[in-house]
Formats: sequence, C-alpha cells, structure tokens
Amino acid sequence: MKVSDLIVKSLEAEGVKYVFGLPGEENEDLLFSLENSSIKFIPTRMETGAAFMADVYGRLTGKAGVCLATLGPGATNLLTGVADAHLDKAPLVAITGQASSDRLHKESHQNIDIVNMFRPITKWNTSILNPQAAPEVVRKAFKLAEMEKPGATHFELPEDIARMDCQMEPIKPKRIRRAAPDYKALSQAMELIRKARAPMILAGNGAIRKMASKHLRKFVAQTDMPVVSTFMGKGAVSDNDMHSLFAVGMQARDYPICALDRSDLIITVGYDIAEYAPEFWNSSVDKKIIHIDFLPSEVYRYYQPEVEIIADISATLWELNGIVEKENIKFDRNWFGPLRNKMIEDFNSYRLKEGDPFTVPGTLHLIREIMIPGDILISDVGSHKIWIGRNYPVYEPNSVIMSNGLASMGIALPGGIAARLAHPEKQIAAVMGDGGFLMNSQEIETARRIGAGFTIIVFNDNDYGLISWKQNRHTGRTFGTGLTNPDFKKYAESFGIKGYAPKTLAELRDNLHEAIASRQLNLVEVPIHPGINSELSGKLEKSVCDNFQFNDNNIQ
Ligand SMILES: Cc1ncc(C[n+]2csc(CCOP(=O)(O)OP(=O)(O)O)c2C)c(N)n1
Repeated sequence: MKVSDLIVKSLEAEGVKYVFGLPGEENEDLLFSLENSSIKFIPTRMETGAAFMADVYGRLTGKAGVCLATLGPGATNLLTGVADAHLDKAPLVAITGQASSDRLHKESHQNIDIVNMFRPITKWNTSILNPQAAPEVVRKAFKLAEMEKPGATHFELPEDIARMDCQMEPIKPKRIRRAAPDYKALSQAMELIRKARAPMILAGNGAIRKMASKHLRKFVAQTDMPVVSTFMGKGAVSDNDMHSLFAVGMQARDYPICALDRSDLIITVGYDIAEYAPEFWNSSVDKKIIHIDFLPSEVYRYYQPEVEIIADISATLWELNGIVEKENIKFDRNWFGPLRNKMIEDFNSYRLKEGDPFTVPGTLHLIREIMIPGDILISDVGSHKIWIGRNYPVYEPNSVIMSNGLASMGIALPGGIAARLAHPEKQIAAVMGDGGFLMNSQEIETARRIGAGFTIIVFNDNDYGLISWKQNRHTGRTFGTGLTNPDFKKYAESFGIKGYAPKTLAELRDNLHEAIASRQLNLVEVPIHPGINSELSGKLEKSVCDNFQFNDNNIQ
C-alpha cells in the first residue's frame, strides 16, 4: 500500500469524518487516498478557513479536527487557525504536503521549513521521512492533540514519501484514563475551603471539557458557592442557576470583579491564563487560590495558588463533592444574590425599543430568545465579542464558541460550517463584525457547496469597532479603523443565499427568527450604533464595585 493510503487508513482508525483543506501538487497523493476512503474531504477557499473549521470541530466534538494544506503558501495560510487551536486548547491535527525529500536541503520552489515554522504553535510536530514511521506519527499526532490539555499537532508528508510502498497497519487508538488527584492536595484544599467565609469559583475553558461541568454543577449546588466564568468557560454552570455571576473577560472592573474582590478564596477550575490575565482580578496578589486543572499553574506574579490539584478535573470535583457532601459544607448564598440581581437588571437595560438605533447587546437579547439552550452561537473577535461574553447568558457547555486565547478575527464564519457538521440538529448563529466577516467571507461558498446551513449575523459599524473603542479610550481619537463595505444583502445573494437587511426592530426580530429557525445558510446584516461601547467604559470607569453594597453580614 502507498504511504498516503496508510495515512488515510490511520485517519480512519482515529475516527476522522472530515478533512478540511485545500489541494496543491504536493498533497496530491493524500487527496486521491482520501477520495477512496470513508472520510469526506471538504475543499475550502482559504487554508485559514480550513484550520478554523478543524479548530471549532475539535472543540465541539473533543476529537481532533483535521486540516490539510500543501507546502509553502498553503502551510503559511494554515498558521492562524492552528495557532488559535494551540492557545485556545482545541484538539487539531494539521497535515501539510512537502517537497520531495531530495530537495529539502536546498533553495527550491515553494520549499520553506514548515516543521520549524509550526513548532511554536503546536504541542508536537514532525516530518514523515521514513514510510515505516507513518502509523506512529499519525497516532502520536492524535494522542497528543486530544490529551489534556488539548491543542494542535502537525505533521508534513514529502511527496516522494507519500508515493512509497509500505506494508504496515495503522496503530489503533486505545482509551487511557487520566491521572487521579493526590489525596494530600485534596485535604489541603479542603482545609482552605473549611476556613473560608465567601469562597467562589472561577470556571475557565477546562471546565467545559471532559464532563467537568456536570461535576462542577453538583459542587456548586452542594456548597452554594457562586461561579464566575471566563468567556470560554461560559455554560460550565448555567447562567439560569442562581449561583452564576456570569462572565469576566473585560479589561475593566465589571460586576463579576466585585464578587472576586469580595471573596476570600478563589477556586479556579480549568482556568487558562492566556484567556484572562489574573492581574484583572488579583492585582494586589492577596487572593487565596486553589488551582484545579489538568496541568500545573503557570508561574505568574499575579497567580500564586496555595494549593494545586493537578489531575483530571472531573475526578477532582468528584472527590471534593464526596467530602463536602459528607461534611455538609455549605456557605451562605445571600451575599452574592443582590449582585446577580444587579447584573440581570444591567443586562435588561440594553433591551431595544422600537425606534432605538440597533445595538449589539440589544440584538443579543433577540437572538437569545430564538436560540434554545443547547444551540450554538459562534463569536468572532471584536467589540461584539465583549458584549457576547458579558451580556449573552449561556446554559450549556460549548454552546458559545469564542476565540479568546489567540483572539483571532475570522473564526466565526468557518466555525459555523464546523458547528453544522458536528451538530446537524441544532440552530447555529455565527456572529461577527464587518471586519471579521470580510476576512473569511469566501467560505460562504464552501458552506453553500456542502449544504451547511446556519445564520451569519454581521454587526456593521463600517469600522474595526473594538480598536476604535480602545483608541478612543486611550487618546480620544481614532486612526486606521474606518472601513467601507459592500451591500451585505446583495453580497449574500451573489452567493445564492438569502440576505436580510432589517430596518425596524420588528423586522430585526422577524428576520432573525426566520433566518435562524430555517437552519438554512443565510445572512442578516445588523447596522449598529457603536456609541454604546464608550458608554459602557464610562459606566465601568466609575467603578461599579465601589457603589455596590454586598450583604456583608453574611460573610463577617
Ligand atoms: C486576525 C486579527 N487581526 C487583527 C486583530 C486585532 N483586532 C481585534 S478586534 C479588531 C476589530 C474587529 O472589527 P470588526 O470585525 O468589525 O468587529 P467589531 O469590533 O466592529 O465588533 C481588530 C482589528 C485580531 N484580533 N485578529
């Protein structure tokens, strides 16, 4: 059998259903091997889109998403999506073609050192320089990509090796158990919990993986501790639960920070520093912290946990649940209730009334009413992401997907395609700004060609809005941010999909409803008034925490 056939058989053994990518001469053998397999190859319009699709597919399924590119420019185009999977801890395997092994040592057409280029943004990568290595390389790429904490791996296949003969079999994956928590670390953590007055949980990206959310929800219900999540931890505990204090993510002292300030013990669960820096909630480095994660904490001035429980998060929470249940450990929940009510009041203040200019948070209320709890919203990066993180309540893990470690624009539209493939039954909305939309809007053609139905919502302010927001705050002016745009409705129609351009609130509500519920590929342009961004900054600069009265009697 050819090495390329063996590699595709190995992908089949890994359970791969889709490979997202773009053809080139140097991956020709792999492509023809894919043609004769059970795997569906999805040609994309740009390799970055393929990598984002693999990234989001990996997050939603827990199985590595696979993307394929040719050598040189194909490989460089993959980089952003691969880096996104790396910093956002999404399982992804990237495969690139390469020049034949007899020209790798010299200057040669399209030949660049791809393995070294991918090294800093992958957990592991290599070149297959010997046919016999192929089954091990594929198994290792998947094992490392999917193992906690997940991330990206990469291998390249020189074209001469792809054509060689190799009589070997794929190595089949086997289930492995993750490490159990150390009992001394558990008892040290329990000592801190017993002494605490107002402990709380900071749930990160790891809290939505590997069933951690189920055990976290039980822990919260038993102990009555409040929970703040990061943007990528949204849904670990339902925002309908009275213990939820919603999400932190802004570089400002927003309401959830008031609770973190007031708490005397923070239990972080699957918290990735890349996502939200600890200086925003522990600037005086005086917080007692218990770190629960698959890996030890980063060495970081503002994050110095007293106790680290390094093990499977679910297993750790399961052990802690057993202890708190036996000892009947419960905290007074009244101290944070008024804060939650205040936040709900704040969110509701953004509801739109007929005649108001459209805003992102106002539109999010309408979207939330249409989406049912497990439906998926994929956020791009920009000011809209801040509002989604802050104001869009989430009820199930993995029902809001965001790029927050790398925070890369352009993920949402390709992400919508991956979400549709992973979840044919759900309603899916991919939400983006005009800037992020036009970075990868070519993938509308991919979505249409493969019949992936979902709704693209473009918040249009003719601007790189988040950058204007920040520049205005720093300097009172903007530079290099203004844009002009095509007619988005007509643009959508030119791809053969339905476009909506609502003008009134009633139209906005009806159009969003019709578009999302149809599960067809369509686009809704929402022209927005960005003034609300600076208003939010103004409100938060006045320090909402100083004006907020906790029910302190309960925690003295
Ligand atoms: C690939 C990439 N390039 C640049 C940035 C820096 N950046 C962050 S947000 C932003 C503007 C986003 O504008 P838009 O997509 O229109 O969304 P809006 O902020 O208006 O909601 C930019 C340029 C980034 N995060 N990712």
